[in-house]
Amino acid sequence: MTHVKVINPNTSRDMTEIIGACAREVAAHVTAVSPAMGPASIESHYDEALAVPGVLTELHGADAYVIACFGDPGLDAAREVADGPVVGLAEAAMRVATLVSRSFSVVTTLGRTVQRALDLAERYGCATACRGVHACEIPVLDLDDEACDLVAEVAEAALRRDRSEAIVLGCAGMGAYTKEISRRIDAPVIDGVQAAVTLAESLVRLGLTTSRKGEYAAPPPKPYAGLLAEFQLRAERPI
Ligand code: 2AL
Repeated sequence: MTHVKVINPNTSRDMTEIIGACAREVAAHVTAVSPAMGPASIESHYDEALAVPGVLTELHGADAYVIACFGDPGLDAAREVADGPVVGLAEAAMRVATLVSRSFSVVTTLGRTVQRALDLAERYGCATACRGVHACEIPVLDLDDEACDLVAEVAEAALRRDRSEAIVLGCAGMGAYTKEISRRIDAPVIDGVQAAVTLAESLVRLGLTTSRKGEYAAPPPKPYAGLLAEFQLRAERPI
């Protein structure tokens, strides 16, 4: 049975539980973890940068890995060192959206995260299909049961305004809303956690992992100083 490790790059245990529950709806062997170090939630470039070391410490012990934050923090670095395929949330959600629609809108948390989602759409070749990114202005850690209503309203308005055909949920903490929002808007709603876990499992089933030719070859070992000394790679073992 394929073991997928889902790494919540923030340190909120409650959110990791929600992420794990969503992942287990679509995959049999899931471990959901949050790193011991890092920000409580990821809502800025600063949060994102400082979440990456914690993510890198978790890339062992499974067949495949999911980075469960919509900014896909550290995805390229993770691919360089992980011992199996690594799939990002935004990457998986956007690519899956293009398989079931010609156009989609993203509903994200805070307005300040909109440009990051647009940048990732460009990176993943989804810029044409991504008709808009809309913020509901709910902080990540306030995505409780009551927040579902507002996220659903923003999703419904986005679909209408963008004339799009599907909704991508722009935060790992929104996964529990997927079925309810889909029912309300009568269109596909993609939770990146479930999309990424399914894709990660599929890659293992296909016998595929990250290419070691070129960009994702193992990083050249070198000294790391100060607080990052522990992250120094040794030639004989990945992190
Ligand atoms: C996220 C997410 O998925 N996890 C987190 O801490 N922040 N995304 C977001 N748009 O705020």
